[in-house]
Amino acid sequence: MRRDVVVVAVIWIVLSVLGVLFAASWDIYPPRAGVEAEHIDEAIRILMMLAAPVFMFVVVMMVYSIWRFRAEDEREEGPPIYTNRPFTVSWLVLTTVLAGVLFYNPGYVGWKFLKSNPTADLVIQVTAAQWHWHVTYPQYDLTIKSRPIGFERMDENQVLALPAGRRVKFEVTSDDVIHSFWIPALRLKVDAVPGIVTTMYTTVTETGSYEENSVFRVQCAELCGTGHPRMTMPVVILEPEEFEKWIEEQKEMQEMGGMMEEEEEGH
Ligand SMILES: [Cu+2]
Repeated sequence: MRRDVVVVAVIWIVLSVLGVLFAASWDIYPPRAGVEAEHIDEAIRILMMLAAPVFMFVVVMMVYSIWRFRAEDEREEGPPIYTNRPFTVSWLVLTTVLAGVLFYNPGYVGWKFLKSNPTADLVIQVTAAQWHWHVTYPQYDLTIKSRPIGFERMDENQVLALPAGRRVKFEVTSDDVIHSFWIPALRLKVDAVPGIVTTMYTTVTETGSYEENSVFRVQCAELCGTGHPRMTMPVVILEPEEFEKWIEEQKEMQEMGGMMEEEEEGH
């Protein structure tokens, strides 16, 4: 029995060290486009590093026991196992302490970081409706309407454009049911609730586009009906000058579209 304990302990320590090293060093995360995204990936990293020894302990104990203490031919039940009080107490204390640490950091610390700076260079109003997004740039008097996109193409006139290096505030609401405004590249998500305005702040860091990686998209993240999975909108993050140009282009195009409609009505 003593030998078994040593063997299990050694395997557990080796696998735990590997697990922690893996969690600490391997960047398994998709592209990040905001300061908050870095913090959130860091939070996941901390969780994985703390979870690795716990996970390995459970797996090693289980696999080793199955292999080592397997009854060969006997079909009888084994002897009853009684509680090992010191083990139970230490397991409870250890996991409670770990959970407490996580409540503080990244829990409380991360939440404070996300909520601590309610300032923005650019305000974007987002209205969700079954099953599309209306994105308004009030500073530029411009509204973009999404339509359900296929995942193979991107229409440059139906994207949510963001300026890199700027702080953005999203004011989110809904026209019908509860939706959720989620941009995976920012790792941020907020519910779109009819009748109230929810807010979300981000400091955008990197340029990027839906064409490079599908994490650059708005995705509804609250089941809202049959069109829910297609309730998407490509996101494009541009250098600030490019962003201004894009705004101008959109405004020109919408004006032209409006003139053409008027002409058609005249005929
Ligand atoms: Cu939805």
